Formats: sequence, C-alpha cells, structure tokens
Amino acid sequence: MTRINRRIILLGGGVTAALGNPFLALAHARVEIEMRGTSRGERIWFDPIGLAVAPGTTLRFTNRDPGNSHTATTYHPQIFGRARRIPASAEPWNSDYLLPAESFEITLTVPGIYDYYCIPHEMAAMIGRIVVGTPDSAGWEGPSGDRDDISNEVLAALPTVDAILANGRIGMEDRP
Ligand SMILES: [Cu+2]
Repeated sequence: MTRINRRIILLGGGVTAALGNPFLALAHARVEIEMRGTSRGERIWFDPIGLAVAPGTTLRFTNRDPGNSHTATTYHPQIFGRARRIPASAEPWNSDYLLPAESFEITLTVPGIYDYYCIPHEMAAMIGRIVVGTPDSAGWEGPSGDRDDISNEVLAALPTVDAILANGRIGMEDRP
C-alpha cells in the first residue's frame, strides 16, 4: 500500500490535471472487466473493451459467460512469443482459463498502454485495452510499435488511447 501511495504522489501534476476526470481519481479502486458472450456463442467480448485507470488500480476479470471459458492474456514475448503490447517494464500476465463465474485479479502500476486478448477467442476479436495513467504520467511507456502478429481486423476492434482517455470506459454499447 505504501508503495502505491508513493507512486500516486509522484504523479503529482498528472493527478491534478485529471481531477476533471472522475475515473482517474479512483486510485486504489478495484475495477471490474467482464467476459461476456451471447447464449449460443455467436459473439464474445470483454466489457468494457477500453478502460482508463489510475496507476495502482486492481482489475478484476470475471467470466460472466455461462457458455464459454475465457482468458485475459497480455501480448508479450514471454507468453506464446507474442509481440509486446504492454509497457516494457510491466510484468506480463495471463489469467489462464476462467470457467463461468471465476475471476482473476491483477494490479497495474506502470503507466502506459496494455493490450490483452482471450487465448481461444482472439480471432473473434475478443481483445481489450487498458490505459494506466495518462501520457504525461511519470514513467509513461507508449506502445512498443510491434504489431505485426495481430491481424488488422482484430486490431481494428481496439478503441484508440484518445477515445479511452476521453471516455474513461468504452463498453460494447459505445461501439460504432
Ligand atoms: Cu474468450
């Protein structure tokens, strides 16, 4: 807890600038991301698909799809050799398979962009993006630039960082 507090204090100006954005003021909060699906499995998704949180926020992924197992897995060379799509100094994470009603929690401290996917459903564009802090946060790390191993169709499902920071949360109901 002490370490997280120190990180928040170090953010200083970034937090002050973000006071107009209530979602960024929720440091230490636990935020829920649901794994959802239609009853016959025609569509599956993370809800929200785009989320902005303060550094130190704990995310809880819960499988609310009664018909499928899902994972929340970071794009990282240490996990199935994928191109990195999280900050370089962040630890990769993988929930492994969550049965219906099971949960997985992870606390993100390094400011930057985290893209993740569901192992069995990546090709169905079951992917998501979490933005931790803002680009002016101390220690912010942008994308690695490695995007060769994701199809353009799947990448197109991800909301932009600007849209996530402007809205705080982008759910399926907000998709064009
Ligand atoms: Cu899935």
